[in-house]
Amino acid sequence: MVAERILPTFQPQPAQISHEEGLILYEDMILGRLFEDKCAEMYYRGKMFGFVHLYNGQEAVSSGVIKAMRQNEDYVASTYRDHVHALSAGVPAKEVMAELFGKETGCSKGRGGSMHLFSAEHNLLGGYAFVAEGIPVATGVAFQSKYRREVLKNPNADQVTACFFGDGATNNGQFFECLNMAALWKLPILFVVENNKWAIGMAHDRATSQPEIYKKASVFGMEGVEVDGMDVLAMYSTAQEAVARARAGEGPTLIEALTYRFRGHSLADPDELRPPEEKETWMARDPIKKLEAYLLEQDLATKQELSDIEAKVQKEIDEAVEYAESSPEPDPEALRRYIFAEDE
Ligand SMILES: Cc1ncc(C[n+]2csc(CCOP(=O)(O)OP(=O)(O)O)c2C)c(N)n1
Ligand SMILES: [Mg+2]
Repeated sequence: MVAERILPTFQPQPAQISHEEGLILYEDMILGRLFEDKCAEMYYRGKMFGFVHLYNGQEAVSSGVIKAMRQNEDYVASTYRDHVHALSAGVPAKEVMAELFGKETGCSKGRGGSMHLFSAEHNLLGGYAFVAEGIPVATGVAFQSKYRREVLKNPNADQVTACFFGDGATNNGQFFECLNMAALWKLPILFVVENNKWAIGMAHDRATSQPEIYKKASVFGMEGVEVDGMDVLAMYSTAQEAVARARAGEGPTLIEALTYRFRGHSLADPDELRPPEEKETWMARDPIKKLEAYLLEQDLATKQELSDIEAKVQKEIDEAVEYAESSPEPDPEALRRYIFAEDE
């Protein structure tokens, strides 16, 4: 078996996060995990339609990056694996769940579903079903921040954009075109590759000539870093640095997060292609357990605080299901509403 690409353990000593930050990161990751577990249950009970792609295992990437940003001010662009990015960005769990149930109260008014979460209020630029489709959108949004700040002289236009996508997207032309423009114009953007080693059933190493994606930044004169995507503290500190650089006008960063999905590609995937030893290796590196152990070791949290958070999050998710169940479906007459901005 090929050796796993695993980075040495990142151990900030002494702790670089506060008690409050530790709990925020923990709560966000638990929310992501328990929300997705509930989605699986609801999907198999026939409450959701179409493809549903879960994020289990990758939580440290979403929480570490998005919690290093300004909520409702900075922008987030996602992929079809978008539930947890939306939650980290602050979209209420009940609005995400209602969207997955196809209800009018969902964040996309029930017209989007799992792969098309959107929230103008939370600057969530959307989930995108096509691989790499969000990258040019996010690049354009980063351009508008820069344009408003430098050309229109608006000093408040210092927003940063985080653009998430998978390893599979990095062989797509849009990735290279956007990296070029972002580096050329020093756009305030983080390109965050969630390298989970697989694009459905295609192993990353089989599909690309240079599997170390962060190295692709160098040809554009861009910062490129590889990070342990199973370690939320490593993700958080890397993102803080990249956000500061972007906000200071110093340009984009390509962050390659080495991570793994704990479930199949989608809930319709029997997940028979990934080797069992590989799954075991990565599941033993669960990012939530890792943060939990760290918080306890460093006296940044007590067992009681962590179990209270888990109970609170579980309640929030149960309420989200009730909300989704009891919400109305969109009126079929209004099927085409919200296609154009003037419908808002
Ligand atoms: C342009 C395009 N080509 C093909 C597909 C079919 N497809 C859906 S997901 C996927 C794999 C993408 O893998 P990756 O980018 O690594 O993201 P992950 O699912 O691992 O999060 C493919 C090929 C698609 N949605 N869009
Ligand atoms: Mg992948």
